Amino acid sequence: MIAIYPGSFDPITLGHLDVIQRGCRLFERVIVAVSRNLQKQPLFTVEERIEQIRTCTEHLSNVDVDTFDGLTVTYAQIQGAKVLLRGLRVLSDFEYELQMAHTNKSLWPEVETVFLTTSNEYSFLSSSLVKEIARFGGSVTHLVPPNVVQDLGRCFNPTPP
Ligand code: COD
Repeated sequence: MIAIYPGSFDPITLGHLDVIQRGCRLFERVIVAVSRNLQKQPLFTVEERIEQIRTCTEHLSNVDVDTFDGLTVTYAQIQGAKVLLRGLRVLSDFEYELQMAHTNKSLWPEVETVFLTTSNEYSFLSSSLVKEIARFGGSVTHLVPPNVVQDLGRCFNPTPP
C-alpha cells in the first residue's frame, strides 16, 4: 500500500523524519509530497526542500520525494494512493488534523488518513520554532538533520564575499 505524507516541510525536522521512518515500516512505499501552495512566504524554495528531504531519507529505500499543486486528494488519486500519513503532536494539532481528514474524505470517500503520534522527544518540535531559533543564532543540531543545519546556517549567517 502506498501512503502520501503531505506537508510544507519548511524545513524538514527530526519530527517529520521520525514520522517518515515509522511510516516506512507500515507501508510499502511512502511518498513525501511537498505542497507548492503555501499561504505564507516560505524560507526555502520547493526545490530546496525536496533536496533537503531527499538527502536525509537516502537510507530509506521505499521513500520517494515529490511536489504537488492543488488538492492533496487529487495528487493521491494520481499516485494511486488511498492513505494520507500525518503526524500528531499536541491537542491543538488534533483539531486542525481532524478537520483536514474530514475535508479530504468529503472530497474523496476512499481516502483514509492515518495518524502517527509524535515520538516524545519531538513533541514540541515544529519548522517555525526551528527557523526562529536559527534566526537568532541558537543551535538546531538536535532538531533537524545535518544537511538542514547547514542550509539554515547559510541562510542566517551567510559567509561574507
Ligand atoms: N512530530 C510528529 N509530527 C509532526 C511533527 C513532529 N515534531 N512536526 C510536524 N509534524 C506533522 C504535522 O502534524 C503534519 O501532520 C505533518 O507533519 C506535516 O507538517 P507541516 O507543518 O510540514 O505541513 P502542513 O501541516 O503545513 O501541511 C499542510 C498541507 C500542505 C498538507 C495542507 O495545507 C494541504 O493539504 N494543502 C493542499 C490543499 C488541500 O488539499 N486542501 C484541502 C485539505 S484541508
